[in-house]
Amino acid sequence: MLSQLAILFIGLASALGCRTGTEIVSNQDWWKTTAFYQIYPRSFKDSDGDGVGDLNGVTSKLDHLVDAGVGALWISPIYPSPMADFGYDISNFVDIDPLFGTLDDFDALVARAKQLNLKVILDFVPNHSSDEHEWFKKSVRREDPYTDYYIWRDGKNPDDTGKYEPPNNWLSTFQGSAWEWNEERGQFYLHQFVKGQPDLNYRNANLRKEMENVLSFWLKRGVEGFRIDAINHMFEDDRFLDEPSSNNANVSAGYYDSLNHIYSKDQPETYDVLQSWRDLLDKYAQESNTDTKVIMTEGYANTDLVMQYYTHGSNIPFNFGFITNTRSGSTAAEFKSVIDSWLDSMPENYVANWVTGNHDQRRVASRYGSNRADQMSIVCLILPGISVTYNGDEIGMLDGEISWVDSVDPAACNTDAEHFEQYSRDPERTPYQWDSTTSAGFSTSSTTWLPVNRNYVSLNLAAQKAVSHSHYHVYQAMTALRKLPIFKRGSLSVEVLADNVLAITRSVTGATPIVALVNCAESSVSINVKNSIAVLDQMTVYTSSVSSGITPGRNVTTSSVQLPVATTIVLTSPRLYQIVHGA
Ligand SMILES: *[C@@H]1O[C@H](CO)[C@@H](O)[C@H](O)[C@H]1NC(C)=O
Ligand SMILES: *[C@@H]1O[C@H](CO)[C@@H](O)[C@H](O)[C@H]1NC(C)=O
Ligand SMILES: CC(=O)N[C@H]1CO[C@H](CO)[C@@H](O)[C@@H]1O
Ligand SMILES: [Ca+2]
Ligand SMILES: [Ca+2]
Repeated sequence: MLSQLAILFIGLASALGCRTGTEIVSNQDWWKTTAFYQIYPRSFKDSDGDGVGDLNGVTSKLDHLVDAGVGALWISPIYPSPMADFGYDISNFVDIDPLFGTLDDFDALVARAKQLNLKVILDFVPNHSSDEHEWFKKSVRREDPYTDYYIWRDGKNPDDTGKYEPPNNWLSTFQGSAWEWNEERGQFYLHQFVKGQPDLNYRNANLRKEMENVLSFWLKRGVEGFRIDAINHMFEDDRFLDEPSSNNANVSAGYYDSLNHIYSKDQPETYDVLQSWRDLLDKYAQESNTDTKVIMTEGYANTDLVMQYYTHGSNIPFNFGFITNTRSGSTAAEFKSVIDSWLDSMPENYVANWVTGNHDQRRVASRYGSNRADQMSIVCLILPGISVTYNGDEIGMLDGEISWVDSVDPAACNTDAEHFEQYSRDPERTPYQWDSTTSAGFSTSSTTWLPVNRNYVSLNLAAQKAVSHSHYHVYQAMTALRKLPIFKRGSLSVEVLADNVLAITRSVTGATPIVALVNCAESSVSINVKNSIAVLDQMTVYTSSVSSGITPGRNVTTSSVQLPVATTIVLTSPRLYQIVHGA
């Protein structure tokens, strides 16, 4: 049905003599309009009943991604790891942790994904390895070529017992000194994350070559690209000077935010290494005649620095605007400013991306409120470019309540019973809620690595499929829209209408636009859309936020659209609605 529609639109465009009619066929590299989906493998699906998710679990659920209308998945680390940071501490970059399965299981996952036309992206964690990696053990013993694979420095000011102070005041993102003394080598090593994650030394040419080999290893196993973790932590200023105070009275000494990280983050050398990885991926794609391999980069930094990732080889430098700059209560003007700021800063001919969540951030429905969960799905999926959804957000999962004693995240456990909630990432990592059976259908075991959210009995995928209007249906409706030409090449307009309503319009010449209306106010409003947007007198509600009480398929009079509190609706022409729904 959708492909029929695509043909109809292409036909329409060429009949009208639009140049864009041909661009859509020639210039749509696969990733440019794809809905990406992040799988946190520990929590997605457990295939063997040990209470922890695994690769066979993911493979068994790939159909869900297709059903949801997702085109690519990136999987958080699955490599051998002592799990000090749940897989982000890697002891072998080119194997699979037995907890998750085997390389054969991985190959099976990739093969199944290919059958389903899903692209598999792996998480690449370049900043550090585990302290149990062979390289680190050899580096401790000063065995070449590993001696300088890590950031080793002498201590300062030995006391009477011969105990040294760390080389400088740098802090770990998980609080406390970023330096750990190693008795055997007689030096400190740097760890920007937990002490089991020693930072790798990118000023060492051999190390850089090793990491290139890691990328090649997974490319040969059929992955379509990499999501690069914590990229802005890769380099440190080589003078190793103390960092200045952030002068934030709210943050205690020893906490990461108490310093201004001018020497341990966002160093210019990062961009050269990124460019070298881009070249490696392009060369591979060319030589093996495969589709474009994508690079997604994670770096919480200012817009200028993030934009430079685009020009040095990242297709998708994560845009965290909807995580860091908007929240429940944000006005239409604030949403518009986050959207405009990305689009205005982005260098020409690059592709925008919109991230709503990940395993480090509270869930969308918890941050914005359940009644605004659909609002964020709709906004991210109607905007041009790429959307990135964290698993579970498509059904509006909420943060779990994890007590201090149940906490397992080092970011929480490195603090104390009083402060942990502010730092813990456990709440957003609770198991995926598939259905209302044992452990929400995540595992046959009644105990799981993090407790299942008690709300699973009513909040789960199966229940949302069974009713006529659910978060999941909204998500599906929006991903379906993205397959239409009007999404793929339609122009964008973002406006603030009266009474705190955000209007996002996508249009192509000769067709009725598609309009998302977001009521950002805490009250119901009635607006005249006809004044400002070229819509028909009557438009059809294509999809709507669940709590709005507005049933999709209903027609509305555009001179007076009623939007109950926290309502988001998407309007299309009645004709487009009928075509999509096969009427
Ligand atoms: C410190 O906390 C107070 C109260 O929560 C807040 O108003 C202020 O902006 C904070 N200061 C900084 C520098 O974050
Ligand atoms: C909406 O309007 C279209 C076109 O006028 C019409 O065909 C359709 O039946 C209407 N839908 C409803 C639910 O009234
Ligand atoms: C979102 C994300 O992937 N965050 C990770 C960033 O890197 C650190 C260290 O590898 C992890 O702890 C985070 O989970
Ligand atoms: Ca398992
Ligand atoms: Ca580093």
